[in-house]
Amino acid sequence: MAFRFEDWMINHYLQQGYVVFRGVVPPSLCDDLRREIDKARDMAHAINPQAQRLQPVAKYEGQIDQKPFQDYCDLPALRDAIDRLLGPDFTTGQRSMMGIFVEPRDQPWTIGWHRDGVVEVPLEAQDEELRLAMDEFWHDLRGWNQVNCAIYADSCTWYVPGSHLRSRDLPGEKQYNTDKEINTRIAAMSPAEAERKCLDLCHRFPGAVQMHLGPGDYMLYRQLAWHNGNYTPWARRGTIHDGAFYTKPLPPAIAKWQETKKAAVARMNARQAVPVTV
Ligand SMILES: O=C(O)CCC(=O)C(=O)O
Ligand SMILES: [Fe+2]
Repeated sequence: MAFRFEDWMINHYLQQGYVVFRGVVPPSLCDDLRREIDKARDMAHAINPQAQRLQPVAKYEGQIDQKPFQDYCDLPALRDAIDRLLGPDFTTGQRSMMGIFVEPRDQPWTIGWHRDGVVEVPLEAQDEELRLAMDEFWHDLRGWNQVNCAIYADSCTWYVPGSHLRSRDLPGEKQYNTDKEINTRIAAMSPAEAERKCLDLCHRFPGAVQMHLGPGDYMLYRQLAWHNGNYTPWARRGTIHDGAFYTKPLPPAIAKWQETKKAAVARMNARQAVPVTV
């Protein structure tokens, strides 16, 4: 049955932080996209055998046929679903931003649990000024709507439903993808050991749920929520990675977030540079 938007999806997105439009990409378009995605995989592996993605699609015009990707952006059912979920001022897809997620060639690995957008700000940098800026945008749907659209079935993404509703972390919600040591250890393991270790890191995170996308499933998610990506060379992946972006001027708290983050880190460094006196 062709995908149809239903009203419960709005509540699901707001409450859980993600929603899946099942099979919104028709099989004929999946066939066309797979032909190009299979080229993209080889290109990504030629750059780096462990690559997670090739991005943006538009950069590879000439090597990758852009038409199926444009057809995807223009899908009427997708346009209608985004209109009804977020309103008419959001993009469905844009080749200038769009990436293609692919599986690694040689060894399992995991990107690590994180909240995109705030991941770069160490907890010590989260002073009152920064917290106020976060509070201003945290629930604003004009920012941070990310997309994974599986063209081959894809169970790589892990998510903590509801964690987008709070910017404070619970005990056990710890980012580990900055821990170089874990990644080095995983790289040195046998493939099956690495696979088990990465899976364990997924399971161990409180509230973690594995997302299972079928071919043509479009998952929209608040990437401020805790999420992770877990990859093995034997699970073929070809997933369009994009966002639903707001097309009107963004509110200042979102528009200036990169600067706000940098300023907070600079304040933290200045604080740490001051010698401690008693
Ligand atoms: O692989 C995925 O599905 C998630 C990747 C991700 O979270 C990221 O690259 O920031
Ligand atoms: Fe992410």
